[in-house]
Amino acid sequence: MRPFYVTTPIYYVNDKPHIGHAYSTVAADVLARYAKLRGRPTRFLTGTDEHGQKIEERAKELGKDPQAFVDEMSPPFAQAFRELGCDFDDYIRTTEPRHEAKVQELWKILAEKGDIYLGDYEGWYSVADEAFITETELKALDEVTRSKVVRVKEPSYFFKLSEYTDTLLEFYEQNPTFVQPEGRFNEVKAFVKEGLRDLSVSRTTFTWGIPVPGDAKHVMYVWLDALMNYMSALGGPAKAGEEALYDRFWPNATNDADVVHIVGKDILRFHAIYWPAFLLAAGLQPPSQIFAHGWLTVNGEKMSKRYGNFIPPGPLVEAFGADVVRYYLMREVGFGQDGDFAHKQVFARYHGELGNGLGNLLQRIVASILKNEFGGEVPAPNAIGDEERELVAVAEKAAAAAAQHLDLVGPHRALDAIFELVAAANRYVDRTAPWALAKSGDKERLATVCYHVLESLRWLSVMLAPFLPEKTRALREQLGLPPISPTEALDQWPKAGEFGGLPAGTKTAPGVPLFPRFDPKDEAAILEKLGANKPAEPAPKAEKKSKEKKVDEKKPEAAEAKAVAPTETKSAAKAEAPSTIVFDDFVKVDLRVGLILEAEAVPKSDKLVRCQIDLGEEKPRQILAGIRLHYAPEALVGKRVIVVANLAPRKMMGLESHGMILAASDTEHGLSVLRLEKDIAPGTRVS
Ligand code: ME8
Repeated sequence: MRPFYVTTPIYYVNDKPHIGHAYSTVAADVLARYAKLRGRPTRFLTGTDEHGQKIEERAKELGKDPQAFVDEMSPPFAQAFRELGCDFDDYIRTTEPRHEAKVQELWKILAEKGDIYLGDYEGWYSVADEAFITETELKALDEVTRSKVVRVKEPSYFFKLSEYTDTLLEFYEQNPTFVQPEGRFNEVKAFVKEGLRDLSVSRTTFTWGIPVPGDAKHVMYVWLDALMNYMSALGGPAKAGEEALYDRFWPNATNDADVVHIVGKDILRFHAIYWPAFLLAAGLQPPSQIFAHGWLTVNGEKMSKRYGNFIPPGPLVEAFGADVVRYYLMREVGFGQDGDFAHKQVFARYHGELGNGLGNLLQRIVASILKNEFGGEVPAPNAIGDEERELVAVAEKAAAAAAQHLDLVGPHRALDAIFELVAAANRYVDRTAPWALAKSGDKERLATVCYHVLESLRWLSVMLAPFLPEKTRALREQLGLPPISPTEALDQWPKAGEFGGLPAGTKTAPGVPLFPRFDPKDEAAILEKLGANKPAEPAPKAEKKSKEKKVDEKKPEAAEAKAVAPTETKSAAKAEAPSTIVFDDFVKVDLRVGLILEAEAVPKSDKLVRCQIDLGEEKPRQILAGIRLHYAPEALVGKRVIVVANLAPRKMMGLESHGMILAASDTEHGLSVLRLEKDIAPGTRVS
């Protein structure tokens, strides 16, 4: 089995851990736990980034010695992650001698190869991001971030990054999944294609860093130092046979190791450009993949202490338990996309999918029917019919799909697939009505039904184990099963043809509900305690997007999508959108694929276009859209667009409109109608 090494960013210790840090670390933990279940030799690393100007300044502000400061600030990160059930194998701190020695070794290799030279750096430096900033980048920064950028003029060593432009592009070409998601990889490639400048890799105006070998006036640039953590934690770079972990887990010509760095999109450039460039220059193999996940906001606002919405994970874990927080983080937001953390949504998912979906399934069968009808023992199944075959097919499909998604770092998709089985098993219970079978005394059929639900639960206890380590342990306990064996090299993932592994006669142990309901009063009290009812202070406009900007500076700010029926557009733009909605609210909006069959300008209106749109219904729909300034009507014909199909009809210029076409606009590009990349059939639901 291919060895698997998964890492998180190492976190700056200038502040305390928050759910952004928890997000990356939980995702890595899920992947590590999954890999272990599959029997892969696995190693999971997290840790803290402790050098640099930012940390030195913070320690000074607090009147502390930097080492004493970082010694105090690092353990709470480890503790927060442990409280979240993250089972990391190693925790690296960049002030550890094992790390410092390896960073100096890398420096020496690069210097000996002639890739480092002494020069002078004159330019801008963002202490908050520990990043050198060009004039163009500076202009693109918002006011608040810009005000924190300092002018630096100092002697500095440079790494010849400019000479690695082609090497990097070639490397990307040969490793088409090096950066995920793909869209982010495209941004990285586009950036590199424009040419790279040499990178300043040392500083002389402060001292809190790893000394440059042979020149004590310089400390190393914190990112060169920090990126090396992934390798130093394995004892690398080392010669073959010198360090077992490095040999086993860092990719080389023979070990076929798979290294995935989970990072936030804010630090993609450092990981996707600088890191492989350093490694390629040093003759070392880059990691297999950098997965850049999206940015979390909190109740719709950027998370920051300044807005009073900085969420530490501890109180959430206390309120809901680690597994629920883990589940929520992995389920709520598509991994790779930006998303929002909303306290109320945690309750919604808790009571919905977890309580009503999974918890109930166990409760319905084990706690009542099995106990009363079979003395709590798993009965042997009898003849099966279509209903059972259908359930087994869903289970097999769910297991295969979830595995595939987890292999591709898609934890949210894996959960979608797994919850197909939860839903199917609940439907199966509804359809087969075991309580009615019990009443009628049809024990034979009842045994089959119970068995199939219990075996589904057993499969779920394995598939959900990476996400819900505690709850699945409790689930297995109630099913009368031992905890999943942590033994390496034993593939325990359920597979097609294996449904039916639960031994008949197993003594179940009904216990407390897995996800007991919160009383509404308690719910309100918890929200209050977590500060979730407090309206966030209005974000100072200038700072709102500062961190995201760094990722893809060249990408214009995303403008909000809006609908383009003219009257709606204005009111929709004016109306304050709620920060979050529950899923049930979202599905109330019937979004459909529409094919524009005809389009013509509405007389006496300079904005309106009258479209006849195929929505897969008997007759095309007439929809009016205020897009004439941006599209010639004839250019719209044949286009597939997204339509709000259940909007109440309204009259404009004497004509009825039966829906709305979605579009987005910004000042730079004007208006763009949302279109589909593929020829999806008209009328298909958009979700
Ligand atoms: O950048 N949403 O450390 P850092 C999602 N030391 N993820 C978030 C987040 C949010 N709102 N806020 C933080 C550093 N993160 C460097 C890394 S690695 C060699 C050096 C997560 O403390 C996300 O993973 O600023 C992001 O990349 C990381 O925390 C940044 O942590």
